[in-house]
Amino acid sequence: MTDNQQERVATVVTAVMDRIREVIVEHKVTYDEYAAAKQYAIALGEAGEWPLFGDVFFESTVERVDSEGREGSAGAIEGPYYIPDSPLLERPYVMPMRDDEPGDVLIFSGTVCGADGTPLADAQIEMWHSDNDGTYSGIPYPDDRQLPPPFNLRGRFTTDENGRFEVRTIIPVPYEIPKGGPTGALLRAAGWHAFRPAHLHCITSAPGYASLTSQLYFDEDPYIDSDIASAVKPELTLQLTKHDDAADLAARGLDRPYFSTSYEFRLPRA
Ligand code: MBD
Ligand code: FE
Repeated sequence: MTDNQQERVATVVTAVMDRIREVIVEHKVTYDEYAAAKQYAIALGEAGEWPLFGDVFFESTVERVDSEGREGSAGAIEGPYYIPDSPLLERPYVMPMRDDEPGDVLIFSGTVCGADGTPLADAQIEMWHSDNDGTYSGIPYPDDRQLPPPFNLRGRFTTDENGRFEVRTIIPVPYEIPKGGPTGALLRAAGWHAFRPAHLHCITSAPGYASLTSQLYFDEDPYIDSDIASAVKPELTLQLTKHDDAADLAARGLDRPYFSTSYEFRLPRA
């Protein structure tokens, strides 16, 4: 470790420890509470929920600090449920899903551009989101819910020669932090709700540009103003348009109305 790294560790860790000591003094934390806190930290680890806990309570602050002054579209937290190497989709793009995947159909389209607005051909969007029960594929849950197949609603697709893409998926529902684990238990103990507004996770990348991790939200979501992970930004909030024209549905091979929305990703230079 260099002297600089050692100094950085000492600075940040001292600040964290000092803040914790301040809280203990200010709130007259008791021995019982100290013991409960230690037990809680052990339980979080045993449940494998440190990533969830960290991303719910701290990642949005890291993201805001880290992206300050960056060009291009707003970023958002990655969260704990990213899984690399999801399926590479073929056109026309449909996210990997079950034959009878529940949920409203969403046609999500848009463009990937450089920060200056130049459309980028062959840019890649890696997308993942929860299903209509608020469950992510490939993630163990601390309850006995039905788990989707591996890589359900996870996929990678690219833009065409005009920098455009269109993908069909389903609209996720607000995400409830699992009740059966320690993170959910803490939210309950504090009397807070456990929801994130519904969101699409995207990592967008193109050669010569920095990749952009973001999330997209929907403006009529009941939790849009009270995300438990504090990660909503107005510029990442999309409006859905409902489509129920019979000819349009038939042309798309759909047997029910669908919703559409679009977004332009602008990537910062590498
Ligand atoms: C999620 O889906 C998520 O995005 C975050 C940040 C935390 C918990 C679940
Ligand atoms: Fe998420």
